Amino acid sequence: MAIFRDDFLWGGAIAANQVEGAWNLDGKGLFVADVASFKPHLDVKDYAGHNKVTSQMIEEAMAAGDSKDYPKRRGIDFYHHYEEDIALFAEMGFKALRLSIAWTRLYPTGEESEPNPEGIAFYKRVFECLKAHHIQPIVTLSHYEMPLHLSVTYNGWVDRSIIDHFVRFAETCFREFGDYVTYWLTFNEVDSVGRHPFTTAGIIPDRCTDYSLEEAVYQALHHQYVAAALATKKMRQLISGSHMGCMLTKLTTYPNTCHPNDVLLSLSKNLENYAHSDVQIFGCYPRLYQHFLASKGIRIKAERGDHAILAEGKADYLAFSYYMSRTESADPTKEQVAGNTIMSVKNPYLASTDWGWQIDPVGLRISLLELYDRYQIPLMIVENGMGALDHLEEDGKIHDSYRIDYLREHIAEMAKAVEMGVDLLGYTSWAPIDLISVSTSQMSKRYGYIYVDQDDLGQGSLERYQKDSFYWYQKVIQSNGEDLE
Ligand code: BGP
Repeated sequence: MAIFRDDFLWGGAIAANQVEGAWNLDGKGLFVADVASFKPHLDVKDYAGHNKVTSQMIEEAMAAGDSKDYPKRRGIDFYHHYEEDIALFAEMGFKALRLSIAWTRLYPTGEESEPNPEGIAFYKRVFECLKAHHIQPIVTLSHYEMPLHLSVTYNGWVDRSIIDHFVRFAETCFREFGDYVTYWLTFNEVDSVGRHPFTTAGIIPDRCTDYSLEEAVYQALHHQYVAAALATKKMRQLISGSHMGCMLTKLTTYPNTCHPNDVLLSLSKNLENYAHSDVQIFGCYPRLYQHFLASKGIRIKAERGDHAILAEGKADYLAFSYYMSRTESADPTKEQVAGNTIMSVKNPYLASTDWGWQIDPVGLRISLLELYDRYQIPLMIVENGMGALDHLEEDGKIHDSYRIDYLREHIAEMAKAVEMGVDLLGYTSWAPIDLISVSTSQMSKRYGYIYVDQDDLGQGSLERYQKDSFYWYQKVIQSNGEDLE
């Protein structure tokens, strides 16, 4: 019997800010990712360093124009290459492409009352192209792309007025693109507001003067939960048969030993991670989360109707990214290693990627089982993959057996979870084509089945090449996940 459902959504995931480029074309306004600069000699463990944003850095970025120092402004020029790229995804047999809509292509500052027609026209061209190739779009409404104007004017999602601006943007997407899209997602990795407040929520730390940065983070999160619920309600009114998902970075955390203090610490980290999907799936703040906030002295400013909004706008499915597991120890002297914008104690049983992220396929099965048991709604894996240094051979080939191994082992564990009863809608790996890294703004951290000829400094022909993994994934999809060799 087949392991995966017949309509399983095999594909890949990208984000507007990491691929599109065309940062100032056809009316697009600046978004927060346009501030992310390239840092040579980067220490991958120094998240505080490379996530640091100040008002001065923003001013410099706003004045920088086409400077090569801001790689997300050029992306991989998907804006002009989307037909070629989508044709390559189709050649692999993609059933789905997860992509995001840049808020500032539609609303350049976020405050306009009418959308920019050129922005709408661009996404319609992309959706038409996907349709012609029988690829279904899965759309993330917010993937680190809030208008920079809303960040500098209101300190981002800390301000309640952003909810209305976001819902107006979401409604435009539903009205304009509802014929093309069945699966929607609200906020990419909503939990990441705490790890990179500017990237996810437009919060500028030096503007947090009347409140602490921590208060700002939880206030912004509250506004995002409410906005997500309102957008969900709106989607249901406007597009029948559509589904709204919430999205979590699944940071599965193990205790370093069976010492109860290690177990307790890992439990509290896991609960912290779940809190965000709990709110969006259960439609209310879990009691332990309320207690946790109170114990930190954080008082969320909520409006009277917020509880009802959360209860009425629950997510239909849970999407998550999974790259690695983490380990926690109560012993602060344990060796720490890098991870997805978060550090971890070194797990001696796991190998690591070139960027130090620990590789744990079994952790994906554990994650699927935990999530399905907790929420009992369909799941979707919307990011999973390996950032690595690839080498383009003289004959135009890229032999990325390490990537095939990583993906094969993760897909095999995913299959076991499905065999154990998990309801899984699809798998979109990150990323089907090389793009700009969100955390480091490097091009050399490559995830794709398709190689893009461009270096960290933006030099290269932008030509696309199929890697060995391209042909491997093609077979995986053709066999609906049966043939992983
Ligand atoms: C996720 C983000 C993606 C993506 C990925 C890999 O957290 O949702 O946008 O980029 O991580 O991270 P990086 O690009 O830093 O390697």
